[in-house]
Amino acid sequence: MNTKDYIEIEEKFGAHNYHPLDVVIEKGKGIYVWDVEGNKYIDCLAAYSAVNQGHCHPRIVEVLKNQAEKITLTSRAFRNDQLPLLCKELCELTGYSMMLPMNSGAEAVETALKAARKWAYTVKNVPANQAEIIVCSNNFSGRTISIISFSTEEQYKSGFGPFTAGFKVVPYCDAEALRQAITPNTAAFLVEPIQGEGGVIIPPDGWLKEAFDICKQNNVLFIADEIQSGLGRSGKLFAYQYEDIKPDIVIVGKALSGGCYPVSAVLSDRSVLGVFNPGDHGSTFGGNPLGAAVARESLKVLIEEKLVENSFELGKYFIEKLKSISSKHVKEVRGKGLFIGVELFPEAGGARKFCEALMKRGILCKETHTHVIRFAPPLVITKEEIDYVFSQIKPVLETE
Ligand code: IF1
Repeated sequence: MNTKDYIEIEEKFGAHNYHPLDVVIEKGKGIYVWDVEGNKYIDCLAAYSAVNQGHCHPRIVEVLKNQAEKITLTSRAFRNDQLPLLCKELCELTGYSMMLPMNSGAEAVETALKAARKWAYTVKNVPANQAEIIVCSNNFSGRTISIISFSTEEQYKSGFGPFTAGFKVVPYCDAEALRQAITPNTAAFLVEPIQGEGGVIIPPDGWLKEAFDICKQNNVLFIADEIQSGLGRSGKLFAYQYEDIKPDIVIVGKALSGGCYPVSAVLSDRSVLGVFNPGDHGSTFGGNPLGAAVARESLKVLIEEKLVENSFELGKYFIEKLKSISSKHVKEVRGKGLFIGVELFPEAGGARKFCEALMKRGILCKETHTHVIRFAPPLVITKEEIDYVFSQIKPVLETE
């Protein structure tokens, strides 16, 4: 079977909720992937930052295999010998004292929202069913009904109502709007420290800190969605660490498993996660020993291979190089660490055709928000490999 055959089958039998580039990937290693025709590519998307440790990292795959042969799923009706160690190691790494494991990012976001609401009723004494959660315009936190209920992207909501109540939207990076939106019933403020889907939007210095202070002054929980920006992507372990703040709740997913298995988690302290009692919340697969073992190793790889530091250093290097391109199409190059967006002028005709041209040159990336090309390679990339990627990007941006 060739590329065309696979695409035909998927188009026929798979729901059409995506519009992927027409490359059928068969295997991957580190920053490289190969399609079914044997063509080799450099992956500059890293599965939306889930593969920060690189594709099929040998250490993570080894743990996955070994654990798969021992025990994969116990459900939380019983305990297993991996979850306790993941809880402890993730807490020690991040400076939080409790975590709650889930699978997808959206589930972890839902978990954080439930925790915030229950905290509002049981700790802050908000009247029953009155809790409000404030979010930002241009947000992306997943696809569940409740999460799309506060999306500001028409397409994500269209046709999926009725929506979950209790959310208020303020403009991203607008501290005054946040202050005005808070009422005695406000439970939490949910924010991406860098907006990914929104177009790799980097807030101005100081804004997160100001928002955090406003939350503290008003007894409002500050929730950072670090599912995409976290675990080294931004050049810090968490993107919020560019500011002097400590969110009440941090949500992680994606790279928590190095892309080898869906694992997500909500991190906080007893004062918040302590609101959950047995039976309040859960998931069949959340905290399973296979995922927990994979996540433990993924975190070890991230630290031992100094991937956060690599992202910081090479991110600066890559951004500087991209800024040196003189192209009539490029409006702005921005990023932190290896979380980089190249925004094109509307006249460029959209980022997709640039992504297609890059694919022909062996570089895989994906447009976001029509006019932004996102470059977010696995954090194991080297300087020489960035030089090569750059040598392919430059002519595409200059000549397309
Ligand atoms: C899709 C984008 C990335 C996220 C943040 C929660 C979640 C995500 C900050 C939910 C997920 C994804 C999901 C994927 C594409 C993708 C994406 F293009 F939509 F914006 F990464 F940039 N919070 N992001 O970015 O996590 O439930 O998916 O595990 O939905 O098409 P999930």
